[in-house]
Amino acid sequence: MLTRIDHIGIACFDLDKTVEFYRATYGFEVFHSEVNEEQGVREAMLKINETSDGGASYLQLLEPTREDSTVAKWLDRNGEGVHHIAFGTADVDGDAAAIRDKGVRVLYDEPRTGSMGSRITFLHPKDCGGVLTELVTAKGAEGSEDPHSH
Ligand code: CMX
Ligand code: CO
Repeated sequence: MLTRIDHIGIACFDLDKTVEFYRATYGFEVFHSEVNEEQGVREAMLKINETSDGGASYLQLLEPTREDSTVAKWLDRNGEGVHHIAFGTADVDGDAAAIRDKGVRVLYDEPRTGSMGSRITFLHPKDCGGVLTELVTAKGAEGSEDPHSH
């Protein structure tokens, strides 16, 4: 079950400059930063709020680390802006399988590693009304759904 907005992914050319914009304009601080070589990104996570299921919602600022990465390709075509949205779930495997059964292309057979040790997969934007959509299970959140809630 998808229970929250985990993050909004924003692509930028210059991560440090973009981090500074979000700090100076809104007062958001970097909660975590890392390089994810598999995804070809350097990223900063800005925590916006905690959520009632024990998770949180973030902005994920993304700068490509290499020219052949998906984010570099997207920036070439579109310039800076909102790149994807991500929903949080305690069960990315189960939710991805259920969504695949509805005919939506899930990009990975097995979830891969995302921010802060999370497990992530993506839904093809062409099957989601033009919105690249990510599903995320935060590290430690596996199976944390309240069994009485549904
Ligand atoms: N949002 C909406 N549409 C998108 C898109 C995006 N972010 N990226 C590509 N598209 C659209 C393109 O506009 C294009 O549409 P048209 O055919 O109408 O022109 C179509 O999808 C194909 O675009 P493409 O440039 O040829 O891109 P690819 O098919 O090579 O890749 C995708 C698209 C979704 C498979 C690829 O971006 C992908 O694998 N994404 C998942 C991984 C990822 O984005 N990682 C970075 C973030 C990491 C993180 O969040 O942690
Ligand atoms: Co993301």
